[in-house]
Amino acid sequence: MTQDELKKKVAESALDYIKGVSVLGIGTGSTVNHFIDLLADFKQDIEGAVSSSETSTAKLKKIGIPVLDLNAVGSLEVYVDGADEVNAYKQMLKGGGGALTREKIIAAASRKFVCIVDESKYVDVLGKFPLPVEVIPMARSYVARQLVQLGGQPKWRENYITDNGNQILDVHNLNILNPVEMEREINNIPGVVTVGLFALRGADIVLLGNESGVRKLD
Ligand code: ABF
Repeated sequence: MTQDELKKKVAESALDYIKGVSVLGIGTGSTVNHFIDLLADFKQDIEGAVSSSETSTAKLKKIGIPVLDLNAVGSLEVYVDGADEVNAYKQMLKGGGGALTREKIIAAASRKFVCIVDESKYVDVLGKFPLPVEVIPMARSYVARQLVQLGGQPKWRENYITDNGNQILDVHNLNILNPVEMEREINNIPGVVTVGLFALRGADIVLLGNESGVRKLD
């Protein structure tokens, strides 16, 4: 099966986790796009969704699912999102799609975070995929220097502005043996808006799509 077929399969398996849930948190990325497409058949049961990006917002509106303001909704029952990497502790590296800030906000406000990935995302140690860090533009160089101190090789994602008007540094060469500690460390650098480590608040359920089906990471 192709990676995209695996993504479709795992997106379908996530439908089991939204039964009876009328307001959903929706992530960003190609796997989530398959999940949004599947929601079209259930929209009569869905009051609305809180979206993590303008891209997902456009897709939701296109299939007729109302997009709601998190401030109006408060807490959410379920958040469905992908990831760039996930480890055995359900800690994730996210943000390849640039939506890490809103993804982290909605994940924090959700009772159950369901992560949907193809098996290629499952890793022993986070960090082979460059770690996205959203920064306030004026602080980009300062933050980059601090990330070098942490052993990283930051690369400015040029010609890219996030939905929040910020810039992104993609940090190469990190071997993240303690994701919680690294998340705390980078969070504390002045100028950092969000680091794409979801370790302080990992996923509650991870669904891994592979050739033989979908494996749930317990
Ligand atoms: C999103 O999922 C982003 O954080 C991440 O970049 C993206 C990657 O997933 P996919 O392979 O599904 O595009 O949550």
